[in-house]
Amino acid sequence: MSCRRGALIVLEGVDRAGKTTQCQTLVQALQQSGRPAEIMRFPDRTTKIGQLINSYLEKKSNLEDHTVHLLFSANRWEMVPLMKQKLEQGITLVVDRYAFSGVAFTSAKPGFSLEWCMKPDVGLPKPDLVMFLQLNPSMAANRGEFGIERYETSDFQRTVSQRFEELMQDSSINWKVIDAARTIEEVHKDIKLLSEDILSLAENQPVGELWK
Ligand code: ADP
Ligand code: 2DT
Repeated sequence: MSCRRGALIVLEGVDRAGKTTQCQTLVQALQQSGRPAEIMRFPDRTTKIGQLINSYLEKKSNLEDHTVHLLFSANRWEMVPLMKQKLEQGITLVVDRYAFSGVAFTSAKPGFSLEWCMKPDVGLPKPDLVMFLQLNPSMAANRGEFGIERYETSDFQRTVSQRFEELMQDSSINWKVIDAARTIEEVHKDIKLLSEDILSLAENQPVGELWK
């Protein structure tokens, strides 16, 4: 490992909490202050596995629930060599959804335990910081209608929120809850401060292994 690695920073939250907006704003802010940073998002719909997932999310194909869960996980694993390489080069990765979305969404389906859902992602690069953008469903609804993709219904999203709450009880993960009901600038200010702190902490530590 080089002595100053980049940090692995994840943004999670319900639909329309502002994850994509904040990931982009954070990467720009880090770059402007001279810190190399790049955005990543999961699912990464550009790979072969990502295309299968995309077609499933757009309801153009059906996949068995366990199968699609494993595909989402495989879509993260296929990016691990690149992620490690970038972190070692000193590039901070700001990631829009990660394994936590994977677990929260599948375990919101009947018959799936958190435990089972976590297994395929055990050992992934462990985020140095996971910021959960918290927004209640009525505020989220004010930010636009649901689209037509799979999972975009208020009932399902409510269960997903409950699963995220359960995941946030895990003290092995550096969770920070962010009040996402404020303006884009106010939310960004908090996210930037937390990220700058973690950058200096992470640079001298090896990347951890998730849920191990
Ligand atoms: P997500 O990636 O969590 O689904 P987005 O960043 O795509 O959320 O934001 C969803 C919508 O809400 C977009 O139209 C975006 O411009 C808007 N938005 C994002 N953050 C805020 C905010 N703090 N206040 C009001 N609207 C916001
Ligand atoms: P976007 O709208 O952010 O592209 O998300 N999802 C995501 C899962 O079910 N499992 C996963 O592992 C991940 C990363 C959340 C697309 C949808 O895919 C869901 C919403």
